[in-house]
Amino acid sequence: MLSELVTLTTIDEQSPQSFKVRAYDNARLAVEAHTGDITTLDEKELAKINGLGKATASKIREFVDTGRVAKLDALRETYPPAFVALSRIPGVGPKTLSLMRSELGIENVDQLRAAIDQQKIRELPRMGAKSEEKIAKAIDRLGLTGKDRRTPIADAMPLAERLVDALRTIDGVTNAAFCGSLRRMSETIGDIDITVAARDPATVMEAVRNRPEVDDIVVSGDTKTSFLTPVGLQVDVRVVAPEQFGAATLYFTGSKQHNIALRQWAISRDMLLNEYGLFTKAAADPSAGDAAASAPATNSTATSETHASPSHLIASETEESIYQALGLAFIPAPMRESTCEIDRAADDGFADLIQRSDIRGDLHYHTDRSGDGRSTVAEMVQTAAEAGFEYLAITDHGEDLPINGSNAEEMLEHREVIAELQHTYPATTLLWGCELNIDATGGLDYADDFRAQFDYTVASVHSHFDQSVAKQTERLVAAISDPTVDSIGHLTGRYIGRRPGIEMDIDIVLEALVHFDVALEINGSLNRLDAASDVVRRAVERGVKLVINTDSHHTSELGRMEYGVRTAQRGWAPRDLVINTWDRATFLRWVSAHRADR
Ligand code: DGT
Ligand code: CA
Ligand code: CA
Ligand code: ZN
Repeated sequence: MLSELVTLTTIDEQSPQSFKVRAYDNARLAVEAHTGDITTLDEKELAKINGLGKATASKIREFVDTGRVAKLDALRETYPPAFVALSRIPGVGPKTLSLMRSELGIENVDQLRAAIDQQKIRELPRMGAKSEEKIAKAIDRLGLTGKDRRTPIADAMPLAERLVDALRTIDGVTNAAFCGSLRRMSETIGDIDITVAARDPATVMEAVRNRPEVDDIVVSGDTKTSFLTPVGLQVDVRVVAPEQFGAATLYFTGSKQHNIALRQWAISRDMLLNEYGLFTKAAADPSAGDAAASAPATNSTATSETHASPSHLIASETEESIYQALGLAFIPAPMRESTCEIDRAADDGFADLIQRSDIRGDLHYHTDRSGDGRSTVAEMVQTAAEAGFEYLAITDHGEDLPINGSNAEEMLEHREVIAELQHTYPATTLLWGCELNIDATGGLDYADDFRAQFDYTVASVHSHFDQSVAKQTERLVAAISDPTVDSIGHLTGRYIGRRPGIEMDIDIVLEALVHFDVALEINGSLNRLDAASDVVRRAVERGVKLVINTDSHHTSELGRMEYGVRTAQRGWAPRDLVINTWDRATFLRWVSAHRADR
């Protein structure tokens, strides 16, 4: 609610710096940092929380009590989702946005595209041909035009997780899971698909219709409800019988291509696979079976009674049992994209695939030493130690990053603080690290000999997104070849759906990573997921070392490790290539060995 208020108020006030915007943003951070149950506090108690004012406190109460906020509803009325989407385009600031609407009547991306084609944007105050071209390029690269508008995973995941958690607590619900492209860790999501296992679908449908996330009901039947959230994201919730939960989640997770390939695999082994289960082919009525198999997913469960006679059922309750009965290894959801995963499941399987439980350390981690860090070093270390990490690299920003960075003297003080904390947490080896900033030509922070003192470094791009492919490639190779660089963070610097990353010749960059034995980060922030899974897949083929990090700036962000691991799975990463699965001694040996080799 507060994030949305920040976004809409920025547009309304035509400035991200307005007092109101800053108040909402501070409130958002305060709520995020609050460890207790915020919903139990009254207005007075809320206003006592550091960062929360009286006005926001009353909005939080209003939201908790009624599920709505009048102010937010009014803003949504003035700025519908299609218009707000424009504010996410790089180069479109709130002032420009307001002018586009008042001067040119632009309400959505398609109209903006048309205005660009007629060279009307360059005529607006403070704009020009160059800024117009920049916006045009961003629209193309972010894939924003057309009716198949997709939602960045960072916007869909928290909503889906919250809904699934809520549905699980309903009486009679035995299981619930989000499926579809979200479970496969696609970077953008068409709609959210949720499958619920319960005997009594009516109770579940009723609960779904009453959720505060519902803005508009699209359809509501006996076993399926589709609704739109206030930002226009569609959610499909389907209820199935508990014994069909595995077959249903398998079907609704997809991908469509994976489903088709899996079905063909079943047919060629005289079995039938559909959303209700895996059946022996001989026993099922062939014509009825085919109809069920190709029926759209939206039908009622009635078909299951007519065609799915239990005596002919082979497996349906869990996905594991179905893959097993098909003679296949279990295929993790992020790999189900019909990219040879079925062949592999029939052959070697995925025993060496990276899992969350393999991770022993986090090697990209901020404290409030960074301008954008929000928890103290003591809090951050405690959280990592409690998460059971064997080692942790504290990588606050180097001096070149404006506002957020620290100079050499500050970094040396920080080293002392970290060394002191080490006594309190003997089981977690604390590394004094740095996130180096890769400048326009590949240069890095500090003097060479100072940089060489850090226990561990991650170097990343934070600016100059618009250089040529050749320049960006050169820039990265220069950074990779620097003897003080242990890893490259968030390779392209993209924000999914919001900022295109830098473009490079990926083959040359991967080759440099192999040559200089530098690790490639998979950043678990849902806004980044960078390197992307397709790049990871190519890196794996070449034997590039990987590292999966949270890039946490607050103690609440450690859960990102899970998303990083799922992205790594989507790129078929084996655990042995991931340096933060190694035990402490092996990892530390690698750091000194690969530096010595330069
Ligand atoms: P999205 O929503 O566009 O990001 O992508 P998905 O993969 O979530 O697609 P969606 O929501 O249309 O359908 C969810 C799953 O249901 C999909 O991954 C596979 C399954 N499915 C949907 N339509 C078909 C179909 O025509 N044939 C088969 N075999 N499976 C389908
Ligand atoms: Ca979907
Ligand atoms: Ca769907
Ligand atoms: Zn960072």
